[in-house]
Amino acid sequence: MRLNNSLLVDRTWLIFALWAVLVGAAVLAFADEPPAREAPLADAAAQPTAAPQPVASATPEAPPEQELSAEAQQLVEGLQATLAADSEARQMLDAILQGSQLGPGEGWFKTAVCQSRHTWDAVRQRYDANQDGAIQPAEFAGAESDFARLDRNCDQTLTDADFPTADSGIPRTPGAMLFYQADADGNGKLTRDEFVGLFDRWNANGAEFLSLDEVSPRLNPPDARGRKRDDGPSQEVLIRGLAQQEIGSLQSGPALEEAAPDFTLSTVEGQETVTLSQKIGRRPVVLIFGNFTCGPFRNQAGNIEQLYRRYRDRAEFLMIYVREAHPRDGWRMESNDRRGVDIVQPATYDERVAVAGQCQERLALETPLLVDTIDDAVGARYSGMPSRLYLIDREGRIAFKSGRGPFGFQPAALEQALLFELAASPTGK
Ligand SMILES: [Ca+2]
Ligand SMILES: [Ca+2]
Ligand SMILES: [Ca+2]
Repeated sequence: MRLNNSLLVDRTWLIFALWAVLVGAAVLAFADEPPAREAPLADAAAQPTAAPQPVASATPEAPPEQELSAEAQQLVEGLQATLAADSEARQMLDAILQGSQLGPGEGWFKTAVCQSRHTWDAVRQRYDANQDGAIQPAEFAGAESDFARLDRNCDQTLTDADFPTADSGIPRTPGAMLFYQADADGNGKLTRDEFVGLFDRWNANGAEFLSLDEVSPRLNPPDARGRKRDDGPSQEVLIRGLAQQEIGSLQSGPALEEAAPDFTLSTVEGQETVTLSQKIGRRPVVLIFGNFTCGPFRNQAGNIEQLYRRYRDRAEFLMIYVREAHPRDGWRMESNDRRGVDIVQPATYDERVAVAGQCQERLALETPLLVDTIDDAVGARYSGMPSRLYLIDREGRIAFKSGRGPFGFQPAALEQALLFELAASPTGK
């Protein structure tokens, strides 16, 4: 059964790949992980990737229809019968059937966006006493150091320019490109050795310095160079990924201001259980959903760790380990293979605990780690797959809900909401 499926997947993938080459399309849809390493400059010069391959004169306008297996067809019918017409998951199913490869803004990413009670409008009304359209330090109720962190553009006032935009949680700036290339072990944390290692790799000719023109082109975001996607998923893979909640939860999760659903889960060490409701009251609670095979989640490990170290004394942090997004037997990613992340979707709770432990060790995360039950009880209820962030206030209400991961997973947006939440309702008072 499994063998048949994978053969079929291979075949449909091949058809798609052939089509992609034919039209020379720069498909950069659901970029699970930007290129870990750029080709050495010499190679890039020898084989310019920006120019599409010469194509046959007949360029088809649409991909050939992908024939779904009977199993996938059945999954589609099952989902169509059970999903509400206006649900996020139905939106994603329709997008997949129309050929989406889950790019930003497609399917459920259109509606499952970041929700925060601390919008610019809300904080302006609360703090801008002199109504000049900006919040000065004297108008702000919180600590000076908190103000400084909120003032992202460092102009000594808070305005809407300090609010994170809807930028993807998979940034494609030159700075991000530097990070991805230098983070050699892919654990989302850039060390001194890795930084020096990048210099050494770039300085292969031994000049002991790099010139502007040697560095600059290496950090171009891949879409600017017309990089072609080499691991686009087939419709079949996406449908199965949706049905199995690997690409995301079928539910939408609690909305802003709703009561946070309670749960009890075991820690990865298995020594104790944690019940959410027992954590609520004294301090805000941060929930971090994630999994090991989600490359963008791994890239965020340093951000998560910084957030935890910065606020662990003022907020409760709980990380919840959920279903694998890119297991070997699902939407397998070449970028995972490159990193030696090769995981079969756990079938038992113990198997999931083992992968969660591996994730914790590899990413060196200090955040308390809980493991979701194998039926995905918490990940489904919170729409936490493949990754997501929540902030719960001291009354147990949702104060912030990130968009769906990977694009919506933005620790900086959560940090901002947390700082405003702490200023509005200081802990211990
Ligand atoms: Ca003001
Ligand atoms: Ca500012
Ligand atoms: Ca690293």
